[in-house]
Amino acid sequence: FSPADVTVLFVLGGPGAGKGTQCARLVKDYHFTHLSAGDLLRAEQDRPGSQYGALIRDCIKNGAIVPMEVTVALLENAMRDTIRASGNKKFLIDGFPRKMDQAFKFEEVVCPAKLVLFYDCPEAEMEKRLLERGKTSGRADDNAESIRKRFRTFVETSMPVVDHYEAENRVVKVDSTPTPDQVYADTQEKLRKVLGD
Ligand code: UP5
Ligand code: MG
Repeated sequence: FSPADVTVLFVLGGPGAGKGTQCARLVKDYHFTHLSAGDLLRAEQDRPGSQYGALIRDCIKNGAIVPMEVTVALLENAMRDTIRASGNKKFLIDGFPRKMDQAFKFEEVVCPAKLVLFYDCPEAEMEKRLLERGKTSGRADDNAESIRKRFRTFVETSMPVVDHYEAENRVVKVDSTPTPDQVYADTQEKLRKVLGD
């Protein structure tokens, strides 16, 4: 596909900030296709015959970042499949890029992001949400030890990506501490200002 006719928004934020929750709402109102890098990695991990299964499982449990080649390829394939199947070329890329090398690679080989939606939430609130979800989610990383590692990776490796885009004035920052409804209302208002619709 040609980068020129694709629209990409990166959706970033710490573990449990509410990226997936807000993306689900945005999909309904803005005709985006939602691609969660974490969901794509979990699907690849479980795909019989995948050569990356063990690597992905190990990274996710330890809150470490899977080598970018794997994630960029999964995202690119998912975008191509979506365009082929539905013609939709507007994407919310959720939970990616979370390391500078991924950001550069994606924008070089796929396309530049139109903007970055950043959900900002205090660690204590995110931890509470993830521990609560961990009671039923079955996610291998929704436990106290993995959560601690995810937070550290976020601060050390992923926040610099947000700061990089911030310095380029490409970030729309939303406080995701309030209720999902309030966060979504704030998201819509800020997007309206930036996108003009
Ligand atoms: N909830 C949501 N919003 C709420 C609100 N406003 N008030 C109260 N509760 C709220 O929400 C999390 C929980 O909080 C849910 O129970 C929800 O109901 C509640 P969710 O919307 O799922 O938050 P999200 O930010 O999507 O949290 P998630 O756990 O998915 O974030 P992570 O970024 O940690 O997970 P992800 O799946 O993106 O990545 C997992 C791992 O994959 C990474 O740690 C890494 O190992 C690997 N990965 C890579 O290596 N490379 C990548 O590019 C991407 C991932
Ligand atoms: Mg998520």
